Amino acid sequence: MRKPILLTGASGGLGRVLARELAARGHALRLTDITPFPDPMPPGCGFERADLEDGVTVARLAEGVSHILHFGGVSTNQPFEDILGPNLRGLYHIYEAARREGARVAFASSNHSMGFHARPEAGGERLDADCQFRPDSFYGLSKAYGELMGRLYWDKHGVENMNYRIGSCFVEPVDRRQLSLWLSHADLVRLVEATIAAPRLGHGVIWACSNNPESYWDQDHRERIGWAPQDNAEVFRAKVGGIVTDHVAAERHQGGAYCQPGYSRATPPPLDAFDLD
Ligand code: 15L
Repeated sequence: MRKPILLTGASGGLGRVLARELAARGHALRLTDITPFPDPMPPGCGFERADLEDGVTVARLAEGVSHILHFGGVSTNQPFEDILGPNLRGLYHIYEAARREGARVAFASSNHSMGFHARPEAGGERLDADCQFRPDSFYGLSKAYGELMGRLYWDKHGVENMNYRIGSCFVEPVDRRQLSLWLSHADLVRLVEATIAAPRLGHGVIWACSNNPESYWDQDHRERIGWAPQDNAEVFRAKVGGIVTDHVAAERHQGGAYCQPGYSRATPPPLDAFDLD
């Protein structure tokens, strides 16, 4: 029998998609988040509300799991003190739990761990997996820390982990920047499935965007897990038109400019907003 999988951040935008889609593919999920799960409970799933800062609870939730899909924590830029607990201390609790259980970790890192590299259209190179971190915010810095935590736990304890540098994972790209960074929900689900099924992860990094011709990114470890994104932001080019969201202003407006209009964490969109087809 397959072991259960722990999904943190289950009540967030990506967590909700993963809960529904992985459950539909027969995975038994333990869902957790600091906010209540807003959807009907998918089959084979259970939800427990928990704070990532509570290491004892995180350890208990991870008992007997094969994987921890770590999508929890603060997901937009915030003051340092607000990021510290969930994203730094919480990440430590996730890795300690994985070490104790011999579980793998899939970590939702972010393009913001690299946000101050120049884009190709501004004279920058396309980035490969080993490029230097250049976080654009305390949030991005916490994602760099998360990836390095994975490096440490693989080198020191043999905890396998895959780090997804997620671009903009929404229903559709909404501006020119997202024509480069967009990751479709379907490609995200395929990515997580490939991670779960892969015979070996080691410590790896994936540039998590769809098959976008204007991607900023190049080499990574996708071949190790056999992931090939199938969607392409180009089909939205006409719809996006000339909408440009300024890089620095956008970073300042994390959780605003890139969110679906009219929605926030306090009023999550209905689940059918995330339909895959
Ligand atoms: C992220 O890391 C955020 O979690 C998400 O809200 C978006 O802002 C995304 O990056 C992005 O850069 O579009």
